Amino acid sequence: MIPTITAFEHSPDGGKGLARDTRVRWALEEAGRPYEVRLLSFPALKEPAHLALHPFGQIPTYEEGDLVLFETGAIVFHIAERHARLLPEDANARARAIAWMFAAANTVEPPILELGTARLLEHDKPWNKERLPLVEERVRVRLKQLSARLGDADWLDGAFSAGDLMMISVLLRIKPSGILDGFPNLSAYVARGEARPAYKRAYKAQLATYNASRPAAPVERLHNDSHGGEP
Ligand code: GTB
Repeated sequence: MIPTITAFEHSPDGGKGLARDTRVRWALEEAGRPYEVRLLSFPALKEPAHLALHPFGQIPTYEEGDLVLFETGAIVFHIAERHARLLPEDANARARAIAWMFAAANTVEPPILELGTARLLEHDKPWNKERLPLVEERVRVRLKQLSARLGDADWLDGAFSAGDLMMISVLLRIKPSGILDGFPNLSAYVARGEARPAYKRAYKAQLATYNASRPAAPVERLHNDSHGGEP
């Protein structure tokens, strides 16, 4: 059965792949599974039809027959459990890969999200100047710990796994901030993830969605109108 996921009709990240449907697309691509996408506007997220699928009114969701899932960790785990290539066969190695998935979502992502909040939503608050360096430091501490564990390995624990998929997805959120540049092995780790053909397909698919939903800028429209297509 082909699953359907949900994604933003018009992602606020401008097609950079930072919204969380990209993780799910990536997992499906790694597993070699086809999928369909239902696009939602922001108001539609909070309408009863979507709230019946996702109690918090967010994307992504995952529907497969009678099964409805929310939370990217749970969705990626579900995909990884049912299809090869994302979790090792060996029981202990599998448990460790799952631990990395939880570490990405529960230990590394929270300070990164906090930094996003401090930078984007709290920048005009009088206390932001004092708070921001504290939040940045919390992110650096986590990255330093992760960097020490990764060392010069390609992936966190042996072969690429859903643990790496989740961790790299989380790290991609702070790539634009420049903080990652202070940790060359983590930057290289993220680049290895981005270089995977499955990630590239996932990225391309979400970008195509963004571009399709984007109204052409006036100059672009003029250009296209006069030349009939390709700029
Ligand atoms: N813990 C949940 C999960 O992992 O599935 C979190 C899901 C979540 O945060 N979804 C966000 C959402 O639906 C989209 S991904 N938000 C709408 C709402 O809550 O009303 C988060 C996100 C949004 C935008 C960017 N961006 O523009 O760069 C990046 C990430």
